[in-house]
Amino acid sequence: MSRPLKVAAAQVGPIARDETRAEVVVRLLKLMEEAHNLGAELIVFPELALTTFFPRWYFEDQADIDAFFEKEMPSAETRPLFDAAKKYQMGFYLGYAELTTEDGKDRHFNTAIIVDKNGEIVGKYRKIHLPGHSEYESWRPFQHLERRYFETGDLGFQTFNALGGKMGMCLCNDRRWPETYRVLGLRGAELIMIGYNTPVHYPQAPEHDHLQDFHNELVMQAGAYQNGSWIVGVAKAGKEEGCELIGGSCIIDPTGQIVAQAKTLEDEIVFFECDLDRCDEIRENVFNFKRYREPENYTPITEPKKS
Ligand code: CDT
Repeated sequence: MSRPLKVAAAQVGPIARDETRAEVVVRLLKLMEEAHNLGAELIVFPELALTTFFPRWYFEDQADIDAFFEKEMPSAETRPLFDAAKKYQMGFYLGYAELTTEDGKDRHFNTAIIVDKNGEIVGKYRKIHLPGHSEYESWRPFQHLERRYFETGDLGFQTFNALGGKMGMCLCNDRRWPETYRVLGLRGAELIMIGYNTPVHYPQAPEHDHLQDFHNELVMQAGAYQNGSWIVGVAKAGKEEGCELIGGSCIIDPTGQIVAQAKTLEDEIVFFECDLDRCDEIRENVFNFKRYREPENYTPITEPKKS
């Protein structure tokens, strides 16, 4: 049996602070066209794919922060992506900053959506593992203020039936946590999409800077293998406003092997035909959850966080 899905990982090079949404969308549309020419049925964009990675700056004025957020999806500026999905019959995953109002209160999330071939949003994820800090820290060469600008995601790690498979989503720092993949794996995810913005320089432990690409691959390859899932990891890459971001966007098969990978730090399509039925190679064998998991021994993992 085989269940092929042609997938494009759409790495995006640096986005300047003054680049408009409309300019970025033109770049994303070009990547969609290129992916379509290869026959892609799904294209995966990075985390916060519509703007520069703004948490690297400290803003005091809420209006300056909110300018990086989407108040509606699609909006006039992002609708061309949805139209292209329909035209090309190609689904997409898109990371963006989401501003929503609930009970008169503004809420900010680091969000990803999956859109189907008809241009409909069929799944949403809000980032759960928010890295960095919440106050200005003068010793850093650049800030990482995700914990200031976003709330912890409130939608859990869900899976969505779309594009002929069970799709899972997460964002950047989530990929370092085995729990992310295991919850998605337990919910049957056959393909997990992960957009990321990862600086090469890690200010708390600069001696690990040279390990950034290694850690990126290590966690995603382990997540794929240990859960028998395809993984599509997609970077915003290159030197963005003076900050070097890793590339290495890749597609990983359920045995944990990288089957296609970006060669540049620029806008680039990485393409592979993923057979979703290959998840069973792992799920019916070494990681047959029903047969071999021992959750009675895993209770500390689900104990509530102590403040
Ligand atoms: N965007 C994001 O989550 N980036 C983090 C950077 C390291 S923690 C400051 C990551 O895990 O790649």
